[in-house]
Amino acid sequence: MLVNNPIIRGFYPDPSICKANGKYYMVCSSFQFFPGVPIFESDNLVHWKQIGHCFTRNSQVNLHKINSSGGVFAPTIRFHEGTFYMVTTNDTYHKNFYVSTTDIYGEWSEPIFVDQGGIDPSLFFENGKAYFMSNGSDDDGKGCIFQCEIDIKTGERLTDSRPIWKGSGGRYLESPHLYRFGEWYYLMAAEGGTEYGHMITYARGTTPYGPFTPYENNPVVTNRNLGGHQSVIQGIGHADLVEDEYGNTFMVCLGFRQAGMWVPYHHLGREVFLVPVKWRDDGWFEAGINGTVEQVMEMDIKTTSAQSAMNYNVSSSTLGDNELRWVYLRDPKKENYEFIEDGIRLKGTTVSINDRDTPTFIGIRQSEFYTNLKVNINSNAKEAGATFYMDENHHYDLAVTNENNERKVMLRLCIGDINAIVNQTRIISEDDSIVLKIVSDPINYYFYCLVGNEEIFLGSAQAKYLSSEVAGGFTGVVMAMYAVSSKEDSKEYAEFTKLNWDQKENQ
Ligand code: 6LW
Repeated sequence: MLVNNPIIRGFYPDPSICKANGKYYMVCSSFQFFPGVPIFESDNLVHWKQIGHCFTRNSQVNLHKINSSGGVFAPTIRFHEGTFYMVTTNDTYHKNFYVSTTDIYGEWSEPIFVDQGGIDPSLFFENGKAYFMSNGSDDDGKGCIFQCEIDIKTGERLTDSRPIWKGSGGRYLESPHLYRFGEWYYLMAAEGGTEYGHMITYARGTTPYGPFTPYENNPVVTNRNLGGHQSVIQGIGHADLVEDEYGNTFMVCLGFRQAGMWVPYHHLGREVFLVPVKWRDDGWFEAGINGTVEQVMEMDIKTTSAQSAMNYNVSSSTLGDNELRWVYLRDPKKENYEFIEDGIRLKGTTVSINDRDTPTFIGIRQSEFYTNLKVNINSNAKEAGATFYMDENHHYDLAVTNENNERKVMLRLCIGDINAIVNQTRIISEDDSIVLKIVSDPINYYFYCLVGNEEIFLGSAQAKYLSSEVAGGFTGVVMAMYAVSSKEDSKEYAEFTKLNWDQKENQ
């Protein structure tokens, strides 16, 4: 069938996949957002639905006041003897740890820590042993994959951490994943850094700890040589392998959709791509189309599944607690959020969205370039509105303010050191309903408010200033509703109702 990439769209980086009970499960990194590590399920590898998160309790991961793009880095998911394991790093605290569950739809355990450094930890099980891999640096300061054996019940290290592979020479050797296919052990990794030079490399050996011989045509997949006019898909790397029930092998990896041609940028974050793998007779594998990833690729996927593609639209009917896409920043206080009929009621606190903290903020990832948002707002808070948010230093806010007995709708742009209200309009009549409207395309966001019957255009802002190239970090744009109050424990609330956010792949 023809597969349309990305298969999961918007900021869902560092995919890891496993097969269990006839279905596929995938997890992604989540950084400063909570709940952490979204879990997706599929029965055909192409169409996915979110079924939960691994981190649903603050006790599992400390996100308190952590830096943006800190917190939860790349996870690996594995299924072994009836138990799912998800292993990851809290990068802010340089801690590697895992959680487990026997019920993928239920809660995951408290964390078990492993005393091995680096990031991108992964697990490989064989013959009663659990091997733990992560990246690090060797004595010469060069990137290296380290491995130890652990007691999977306690996380205790049973051997020293040994260097097992130095990669193919690219910088930032990351994302080690170990597999056994037939007689060979394959160690796959990413190199080049998670930007335009990203690539997937691998090596194989006859034991799980090597020595590993690199594939002669490394990188096995990269889009680094396809300039902006040849492919809008860039940054392909950080992959994990899975075999389907027919014996076909596939890779899930991250990549991003570039906007802008001569000044390339991406603001939707790193997304999930599916790539076909082809085994050669000599036991090495190739992947993609001549080692590259295209938006639409023919793949040998035999599916009788009725599971359909994910729908990224958001509306009041999906507003409730059962919408799994909602994310909060860091360690949210549940009592500040109340799902009401046709909407959500937010209680403001004095923490603003410019702070590296936990404002009252509830969002959903922007998954497509072309989006159209409308939401009714009724607020007595000092400030409440909708924001397109990359991090506390990069966000565009369309908000209702109540100060000095004046109600206004304002457009504020925060781009690094510049944080300025660029336009505002006073709301005269108390009776007028206020609708916030934001339209986006790959290049711009356009901001409007509808007051009574009048539509007022407040201005536009370029998407590139919310991009990873400008903001830095590892996340993507999240659309959120937020509220800020003038003082602690005030009775300042904002109600958002009739939310409608269409997200379309093409105009
Ligand atoms: C992740 C590393 C990477 O841990 O970026 O693209 C880091 N690769 O493997 C954060 O996502």
